[in-house]
Amino acid sequence: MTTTMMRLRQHLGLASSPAIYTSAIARLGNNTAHHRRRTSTTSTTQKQLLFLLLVILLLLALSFVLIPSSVLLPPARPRIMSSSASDSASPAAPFEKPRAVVKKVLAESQPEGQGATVRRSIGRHELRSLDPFLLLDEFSVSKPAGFPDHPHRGFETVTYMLEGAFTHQDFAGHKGTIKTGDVQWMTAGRGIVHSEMPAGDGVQKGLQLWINLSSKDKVIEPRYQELESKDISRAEVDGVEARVIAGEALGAASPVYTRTPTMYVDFTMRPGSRLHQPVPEGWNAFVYVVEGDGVFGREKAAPTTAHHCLVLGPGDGLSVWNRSDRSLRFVLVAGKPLGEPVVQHGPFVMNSRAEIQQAMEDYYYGKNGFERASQWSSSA
Ligand code: FJE
Ligand code: FE
Repeated sequence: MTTTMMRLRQHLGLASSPAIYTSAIARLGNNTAHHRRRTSTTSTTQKQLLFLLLVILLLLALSFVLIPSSVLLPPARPRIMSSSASDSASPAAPFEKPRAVVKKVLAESQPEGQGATVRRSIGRHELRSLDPFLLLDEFSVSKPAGFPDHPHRGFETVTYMLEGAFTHQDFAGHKGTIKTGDVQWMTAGRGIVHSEMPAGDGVQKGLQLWINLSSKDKVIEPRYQELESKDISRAEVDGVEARVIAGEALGAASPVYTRTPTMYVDFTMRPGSRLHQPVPEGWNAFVYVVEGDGVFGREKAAPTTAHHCLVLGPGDGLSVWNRSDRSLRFVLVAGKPLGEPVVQHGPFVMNSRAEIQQAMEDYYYGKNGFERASQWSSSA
């Protein structure tokens, strides 16, 4: 009886409740003690018992009204991997450890290359790097600006066209044009020298992500993986479209081989839709908002607008809500951290200063992968 009363007091928060409840409960205690002492049944004790029963019933009824059902009933819902607005019965967060936004960075425009403009998020001083990611630029370039002949060593560049076309040429004769929706996944490895220039008229837009390579992969043979827009795996579930550049989402998977394990998904969410996307635990993850505004991580969070990069905290998945009246487009990128020292000098990213020195020497003298560098220049 005493434990029941204590529980009722706790549930109802009676520690600081009106005196009327406190005195009623005190009376309950007194009455039971009193009842045990006297064995004879009088009409007074019968009245007291009736009163006691009434008070218990009242408190029980009150507890069902005041305490939310989620406290009284254990959650029995299965984990939902992806759902949408139509799935109105699903709980707020289907993840054991939902990822929250821990940092928000606005990518402001800055000059880069030759007359080009980029909105840099990862790589700017507020967000030096996010292992294994070194840089994220949203570029916006019109002719004759661009990124003429320059080298890379020790990492990968992933160029994803949002609008327009870019032509690339490298010192080994590799050449091509990527258009809206196409991806070029370039593993620079021991060395690439190339030019990246706008191909069409007007503004050419895209995202370029730099992914670090582990020490064992830094000087591998360079490699390209190119995907045309039509060949990018896509899925659409309840108002959410995913274009999977690396990894998998909504049942679609990318054929891209990621030497540094990476997931990269371009999501477009219709107004009113929501998404619950698993993200491997232990990986560093971020969101970059391309268009519209969305609520990320927590249902009650303030909406985030375009050109913001959101760093996600630890956890097993990300929830997103589009409560606006227009489409929300963002990329979700996650990667397994390398946990190695990073020494960067412009387009060379190695593990030590000695290796950087070596890279600059190799580029200058045309050695160890940069053999073709001295005789080559792009036609751009
Ligand atoms: C580079 C300066 C540069 N962001 N986004 C120095 F401009 C570049 C470079 C780019 C780049 C290219 C494209 Cl297509 C898109 C970019 C920087 O090429 F690599 C160094 N080191
Ligand atoms: Fe480049």
